[in-house]
Amino acid sequence: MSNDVILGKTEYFPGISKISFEGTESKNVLAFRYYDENKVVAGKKMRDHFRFAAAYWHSFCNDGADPFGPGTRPMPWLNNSNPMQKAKDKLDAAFEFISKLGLPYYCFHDRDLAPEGKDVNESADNLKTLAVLALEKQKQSGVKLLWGTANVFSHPRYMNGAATNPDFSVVTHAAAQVKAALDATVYLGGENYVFWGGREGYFSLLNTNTKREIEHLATFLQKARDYGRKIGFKGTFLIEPKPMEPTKHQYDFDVATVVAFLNKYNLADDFKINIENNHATLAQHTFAHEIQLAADADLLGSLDINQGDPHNGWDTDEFMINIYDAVYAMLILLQNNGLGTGGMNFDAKLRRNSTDAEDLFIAHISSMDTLARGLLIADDILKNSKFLALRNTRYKSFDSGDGKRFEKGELSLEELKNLAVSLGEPAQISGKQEKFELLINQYIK
Ligand code: XLS
Ligand code: NI
Ligand code: NI
Repeated sequence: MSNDVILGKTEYFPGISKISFEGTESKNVLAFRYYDENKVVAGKKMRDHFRFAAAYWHSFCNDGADPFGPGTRPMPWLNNSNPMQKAKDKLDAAFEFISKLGLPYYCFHDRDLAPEGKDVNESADNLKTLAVLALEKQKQSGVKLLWGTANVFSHPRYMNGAATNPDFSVVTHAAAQVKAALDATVYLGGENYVFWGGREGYFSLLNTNTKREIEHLATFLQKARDYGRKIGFKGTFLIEPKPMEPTKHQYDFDVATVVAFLNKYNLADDFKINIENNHATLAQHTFAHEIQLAADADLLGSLDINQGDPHNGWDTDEFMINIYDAVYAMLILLQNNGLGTGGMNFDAKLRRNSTDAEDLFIAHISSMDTLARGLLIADDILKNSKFLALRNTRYKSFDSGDGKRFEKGELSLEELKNLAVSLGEPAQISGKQEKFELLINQYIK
């Protein structure tokens, strides 16, 4: 099952070979302790529960530069001054890393894979050239594309937005980019296509017509959907909510907002939601809250795996190591039958002062093991504890009789009033939160 290691002309991570599973006794930081890809849990191989993916932008493009200083991390694949050669070297580094780690998938923005050209057509050609090379790498390694997307937020032309830009000519450029990115995604057999609207929002209501902008976004997505289906895209379109950053207010604020938007604009048959932990916390929600709401709406698409820092507000995109987040997420996924065409993309970056080649491996291994451990714990809880029974008991008054008739919509408000009279004052029923919490901790081992 494991991918073969794929090296280019240069080996960019020398001294690191294929990462293997060694079990919980191992103290080797370059081995898996929990993630055993072929181990069957809850009827499915671990590999298929997670469908882990590398994020091209953080792992192969980001050298640690921040607004206060330049990059710190040596990334020899970014040294060539010719942008197309640089993109090819980057592809070599990416597939070396992905195949050594044994990730089954990767994700990219158009501009991660290939540089912008001098005009729309040259940019599309650059992407095509790199897609041909990427397909070769996919074939050699068995690695697949989880999703593609277009970066319509970095170039200065998008400073006022992409699909929601008040200037129509900018909207056309965003469309051109999305078209080329969809072409590349379909060519590479991508299983999903993502829209993250980093600049789809506003800084000031004073200069913004929100109604028109949101309608433009909907029309744009409908046209992208129609084009994708026309060229044979069978996968899932995904919207990735985030409440803010870089824009002060982003239209795709959180899962609840996106659910309403997809339903209002008839997009819910083709689109689902890509949920990112740090975006959830930016919106004052937990990761589990967002996953649960999407699952309830039948719109759970895929996950961007990372975590924020509890002590500051912004999108720090740290590697997820919080075991509670993993357990809560896996509890929902197990009850929801998994992620469908989605997967788990490591939308996370190394700290600026993590500068050794092995650090990128350690970060991914740590996060993969956290989720694998979360899966094992969640499976144990669901199979061997009273967790679900306890929760269901809270709702047992709706399982039969008048409660059931209410659920079916068979009781009028007057009938409900009469029942209140005959039932009298309800007995006090404890919510048992502390018992639920204790139960979860009993299974974390
Ligand atoms: C940024 C987003 C971005 C998307 C893809 O905060 O997470 O990386 O996942 O455009
Ligand atoms: Ni993010
Ligand atoms: Ni993301």
